[in-house]
Amino acid sequence: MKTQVIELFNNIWQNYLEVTPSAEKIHQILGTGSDLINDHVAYRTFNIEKVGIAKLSQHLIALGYKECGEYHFEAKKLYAKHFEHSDKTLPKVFISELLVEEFSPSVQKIIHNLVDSLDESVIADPSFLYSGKQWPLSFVDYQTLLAESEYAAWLAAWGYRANHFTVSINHLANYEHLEDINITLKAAGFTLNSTGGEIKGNSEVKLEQSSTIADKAVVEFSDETVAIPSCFYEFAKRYPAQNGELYTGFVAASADKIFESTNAAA
Ligand code: OOG
Ligand code: NI
Repeated sequence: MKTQVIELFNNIWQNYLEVTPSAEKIHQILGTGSDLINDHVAYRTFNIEKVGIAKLSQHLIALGYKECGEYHFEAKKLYAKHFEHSDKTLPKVFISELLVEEFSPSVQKIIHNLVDSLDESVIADPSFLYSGKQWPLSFVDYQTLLAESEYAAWLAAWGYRANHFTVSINHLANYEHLEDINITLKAAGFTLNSTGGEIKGNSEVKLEQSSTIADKAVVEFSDETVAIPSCFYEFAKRYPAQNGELYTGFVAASADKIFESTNAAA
């Protein structure tokens, strides 16, 4: 089972690198080889049954993952769950879904058309988690979504792929503090998400995070070909929880700001 999980994440990583060239460069800057451990990946979806959190997580559950926590993001109209494997060396997975019914009729219609066009057999295969955009989308519709939800627009344009991977700072040989990572990355020319400050969270909430601003990559829309924000890279440092083990959950107030790493002008 572990080999299967590793294989799945290798495929997810390759698919993510296709649109996130920064990740490969950062990998080389921070790691010394075997010390680069992935804390978690994140997925985005719609709360429509055909593609809801349960449809994505079924592929993880089949490999031994368990549902562990849930999170609400009222302003962004999102709901999320996170999943963990009993083998703590395997990455956690954070999956959020957009509360579609809370948007305007025109946005709802665009989203339902996308989801309706998906083939059930595509969703039912584990490769769904690294399949990318499998529906036709015009740049005009992308912009209609963008006007109400950056999240909806991102998901429509990029489909099912890891939105980010996350370097576990606890496992790095050359770094201990998030601040030092941020300094190194900025000196190397990367832009960090500064919403609410570059570092989100602290030792009290047991999790400190920072992230790059998403790379830009070209999307072939049905009417135009345009470079838009793709995926980003996150850095996380975890602190021991009451039981003495490193905290394994997420922090909604921090996640709320990490979502903005795919904003065009962030
Ligand atoms: C997920 C944002 C939340 C975290 O680590 O708090 C997150 C997203 O941008 O889709 O990954
Ligand atoms: Ni994250």
